[in-house]
Amino acid sequence: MSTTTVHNIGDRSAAAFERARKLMPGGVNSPARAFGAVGGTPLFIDHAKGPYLYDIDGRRYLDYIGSWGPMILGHAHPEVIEAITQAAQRGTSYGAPTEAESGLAEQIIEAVDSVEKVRLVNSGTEATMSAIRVARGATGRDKIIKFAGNYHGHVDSLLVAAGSAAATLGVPDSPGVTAGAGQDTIVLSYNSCEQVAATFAEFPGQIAAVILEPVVGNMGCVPATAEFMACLRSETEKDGAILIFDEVMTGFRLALGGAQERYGIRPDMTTLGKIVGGGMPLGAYGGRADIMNQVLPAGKVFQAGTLSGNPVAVAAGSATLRLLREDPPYEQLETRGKQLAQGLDRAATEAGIPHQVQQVGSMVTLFFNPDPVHDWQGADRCDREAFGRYFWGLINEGIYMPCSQFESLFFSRLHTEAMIEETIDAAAKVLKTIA
Ligand code: KE4
Repeated sequence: MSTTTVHNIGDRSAAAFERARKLMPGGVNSPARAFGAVGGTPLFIDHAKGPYLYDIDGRRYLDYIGSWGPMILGHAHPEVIEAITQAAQRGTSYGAPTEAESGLAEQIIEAVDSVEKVRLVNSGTEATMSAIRVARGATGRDKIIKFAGNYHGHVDSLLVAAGSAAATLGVPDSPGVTAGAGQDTIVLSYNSCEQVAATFAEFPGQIAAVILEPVVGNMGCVPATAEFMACLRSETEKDGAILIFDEVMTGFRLALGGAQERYGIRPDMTTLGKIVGGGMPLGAYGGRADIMNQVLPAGKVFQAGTLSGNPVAVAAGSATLRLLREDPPYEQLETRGKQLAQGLDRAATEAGIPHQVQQVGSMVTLFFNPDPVHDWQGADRCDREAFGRYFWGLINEGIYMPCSQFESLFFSRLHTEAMIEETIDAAAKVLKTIA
């Protein structure tokens, strides 16, 4: 078992990180990028093109984070860049309505069947924060249910047993979130129909909403079971609670209509981000018209934003959704995802490493865990240290995986069969050094 991991970092990234840490907390603008879980210095990126990232030391990496999801078309797609450039030359923000916003809204409504009306915002966090407020305003109820290991952005009431960087860096319940902010949040185990039924029985008529990632990316790739989905839909319907699918990660990634299209479940509200903005800051929340008409100025639930519906971000999102509709990549992504999952499973088996590989479409996770992962309790038993060695071993092979066991990897439509084979070969080489 090798104990030392070579953090093969270029001098320029090391110097850049030293400078950044003097200026910004932890030297980053989002903790997920800090390499906190894997140790060492984060790579500073110079540019990206297609399936590749290029760091400031001139090294090229096959990219498996894709900006944590948005880059399904690959980096710097010429038609997306052209749309951004054209929009920017007409002004970057007006603070007044534009037809382009209606165009993107139509594209979202056309793609996601359960969305009858939609509001554009600036991030996934804003989308989930707003959806929770609207659900509470629409039902007049306070309590919400979320699931351990699910991450919905840094919303106070949802930063409770959160996944992603919160789990990675050991702050699933962040300091600064007051007891008041979290007192109405009920945290259950993902995939537990029993806990959902028992909670609705205990709090009849008191639960405003249930929010979940329909396929979790933020504890690694953990899909909901069909039974879990069915019980969520029936329990919320029976009780009059609002079912919110947080599809910030899965929206437009697992299907044009998101995870809900694959499961055939119709939530009452959906939150979106990442791909919907084409890599620019844009999120959205939407759902049943009777619920969305509660939002000011149609209704009384307040939600606002200076840059919401920003013309440049809207142009990027609209071009991205157009390209996904014109030439859907989803069959190819499923085939490549299975190829990668089977290859990683074979490589870890040959290396004699206890592991699980879980995959849905272009979301894949190699868990360093002897048992299947259905919930946070399972994910939390992973061997984090082994993951760190795997991560750095692949960096040294020019493969950039998510820097945490509790993140799904993503790949783009530009990742070819040969690139996936190259990744599997590199993983086989690295995993042999870990065993
Ligand atoms: P943003 O506010 O980061 O745009 O979206 C929050 C969010 C909401 N819901 C889900 C399901 C999400 O995955 C996210 C954000 N995902 C993380 C990666 N797991 C973003 C990366 C980061 O925090 O830097």
